[in-house]
Amino acid sequence: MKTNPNTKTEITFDDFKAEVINDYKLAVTSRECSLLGRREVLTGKAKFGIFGDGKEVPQIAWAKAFENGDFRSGYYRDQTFMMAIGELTIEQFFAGLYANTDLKEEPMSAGRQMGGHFATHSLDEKGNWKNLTEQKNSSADISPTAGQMPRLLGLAQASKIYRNVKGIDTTNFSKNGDEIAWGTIGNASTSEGLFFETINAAGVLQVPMVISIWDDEYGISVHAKHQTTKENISEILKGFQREDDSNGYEIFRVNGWNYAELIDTYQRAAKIARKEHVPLMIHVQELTQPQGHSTSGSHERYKNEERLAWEAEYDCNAQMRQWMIANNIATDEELTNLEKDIKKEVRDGKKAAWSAFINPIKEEKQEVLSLLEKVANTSSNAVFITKLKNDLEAIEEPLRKDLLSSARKALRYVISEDSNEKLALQSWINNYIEKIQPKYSSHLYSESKHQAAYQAEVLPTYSNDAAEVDGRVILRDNFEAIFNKYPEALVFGEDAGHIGDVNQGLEGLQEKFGELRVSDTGIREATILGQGIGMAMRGLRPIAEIQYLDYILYALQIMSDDLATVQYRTKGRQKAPLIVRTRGHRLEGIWHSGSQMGGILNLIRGIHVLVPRNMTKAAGFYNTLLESDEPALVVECLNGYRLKEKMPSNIGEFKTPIGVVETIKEGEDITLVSYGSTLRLVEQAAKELLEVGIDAEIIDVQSLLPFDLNHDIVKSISKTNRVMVIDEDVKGGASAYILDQILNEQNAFQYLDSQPKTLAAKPHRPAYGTDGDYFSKPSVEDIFEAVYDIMHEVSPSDYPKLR
Ligand SMILES: Cc1ncc(C[n+]2csc(CCOP(=O)(O)OP(=O)(O)O)c2C)c(N)n1
Ligand SMILES: [Mg+2]
Repeated sequence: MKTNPNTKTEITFDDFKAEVINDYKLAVTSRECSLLGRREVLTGKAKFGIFGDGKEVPQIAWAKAFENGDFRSGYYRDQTFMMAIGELTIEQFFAGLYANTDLKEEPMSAGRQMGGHFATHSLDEKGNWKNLTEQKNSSADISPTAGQMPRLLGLAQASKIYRNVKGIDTTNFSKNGDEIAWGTIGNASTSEGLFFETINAAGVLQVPMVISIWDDEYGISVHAKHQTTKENISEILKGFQREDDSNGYEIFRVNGWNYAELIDTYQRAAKIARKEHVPLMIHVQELTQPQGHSTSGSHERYKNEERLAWEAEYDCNAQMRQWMIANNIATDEELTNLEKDIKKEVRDGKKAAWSAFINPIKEEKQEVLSLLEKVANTSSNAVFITKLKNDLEAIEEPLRKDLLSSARKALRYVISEDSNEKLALQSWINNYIEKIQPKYSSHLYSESKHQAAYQAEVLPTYSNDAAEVDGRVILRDNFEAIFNKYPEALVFGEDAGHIGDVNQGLEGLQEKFGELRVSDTGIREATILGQGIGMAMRGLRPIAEIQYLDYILYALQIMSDDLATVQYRTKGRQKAPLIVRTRGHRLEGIWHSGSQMGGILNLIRGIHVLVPRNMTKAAGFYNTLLESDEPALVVECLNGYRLKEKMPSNIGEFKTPIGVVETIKEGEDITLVSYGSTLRLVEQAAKELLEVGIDAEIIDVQSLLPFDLNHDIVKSISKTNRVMVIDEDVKGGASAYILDQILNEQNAFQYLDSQPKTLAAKPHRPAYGTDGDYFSKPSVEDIFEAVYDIMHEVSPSDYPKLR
């Protein structure tokens, strides 16, 4: 069902006719899918539908210009494009709607994403790269409007890097950087800050990015007059048009119902972007929504009759049809016949997709029914179990929830009975959960052999006369080793290039490795992240620098919605092993505290969160991560760059393990758990506690996600029988997360003789200055007294009340 790429320059009228008819078939097939898809939702077979109707023809024109190696970063309207590049069949379209969890049936996300969220596979089943230059690629969609924009920037920038940086093995990723990153966005979503941030950044970076704006004048019910100044996005972005002596964009405007003009526009756009590495914007106007926005509402509520009549007339498929008849490409009768055939084809495809979805569950249902019957036959609660069985039997098209819920309820009726049938039911439930749960929960992190946790520790080694240097020198020299070892590694961020970052951890590296690999960016955290995601998806090893932890909030949405879900939302068929480098901890001031770890931790499950206490540890984490295929956030200690550390002799080689804690002081009385800069305070408090006879053990978590994979903390608690978690975040933040891990994952409760405690900051953001810090975050005295209080409760005579 693919469209032919428009490569031939001279074709016969018959060839031309055949191609146009083929394209029209595609448009009609896609439309039929949308129409039938909506019905499937309204009749309850699918939960939600959002379709590409009204946007078919421009997507076919776009697909003709889309070549192997190119990437798409788009949104939920692009089903026709996916069909046109041969990456979405009718069956797969419906499999997505039904949330089929089998990746073979539903290759977009194995049912994890709602329909209309598209992806291709960059990785094979083992997590190894496929050759992306030999296939058409789509990065996996996300739902937040304009969330596709930052990634688009990185996908485009990768071509620039591949074309201009020497020494990278490009086999799987690029042919001379000729690949275009194609974006799509709805007109209303251009109101988002992410759109404007990306547009500006791509203009600065001059990357081969073509963004199509599908303009149907609406964003759900909200008209363009509430969305866009002058109601016209390309009009207000005119200032981005490149001129002879400036960088900028080529901006095209075309009507979305004009097949011939669309094809010409996309061909011209592709030529410029591919050759000149210039961003382009194609404002595709006069599009429609034949069925309204989605299955959740009807557009008759907010469009007047005149608009609805206009939409019916300017429906792109209808216009293409008329044009074909007017130009003797086909007769009305031929097209009517063709449309009839397609209706049937789509209906058959839908039926096949439904069977593929429901048949395995129906088979499982038979297993449950037979188990329930057997259990009922031997149980004194037969009446109740039989009712459960009959109720399940009556559900003709059950979901897995129905099966499991019936089985689990039945088990309760035989809880105090002894029978083989009960054992069979128990083991069916256990096996079923074990088999089905991964369909929903696998691949939050990499499951390949390259995963970060498999990277073994390599300790730093020291010569006898190892120099004591500022921490930042270790980082700098380690980054130099990294850039020498990995030609595909690059770092970018605010002040990261020319001056070598605000703390000189990249000092002199731009001179050594060039402006493309060590670069300054504008102040635009979300698109710094997006550059990283896009480039990582195309095989590069970006290190995106966010200047301070506090400002990661600007990028947090993209980290959370996009980066953290890449593996999960593709069931392991895409990855973006981006390293996000930042610095924080124990800073001062409302917007310079570097403390908001709880929020971050809870929002970016799917990304490793590493909190090294010094620069040797940090450097070791970078070395580990570059050997792995997973994304991570590394938070360096801002107050550690000038602290002295011994210079290791195996710079670039030593590796800090992921998910492994370190005991930095042994003790008998209580286990103190902390991380990052706060550890220095904990260590000081522990020294002072020793003076009053309290011997604390200190554990550095180092890696918040993943957390203590060997369960070493509970081993410590089994010795000390007491635990306190100290954190500079607010209460309920990272300290609550750590305590939850210790209590619920490591079952420390059984060893505790005192109440487990957390010591965290005040609920407000920290005030500025030394006193602001002292009265906002846990101080050495706070830690001392909190520990002392616990010991006072244990033995008031040994530790009389302090105050
Ligand atoms: C950040 C965010 N806000 C709100 C939504 C809900 N939402 C989904 S689509 C949409 C309208 C988008 O309109 P437009 O960009 O014009 O695309 P169209 O659907 O018209 O093609 C909204 C508000 C969302 N998905 N993400
Ligand atoms: Mg719109």
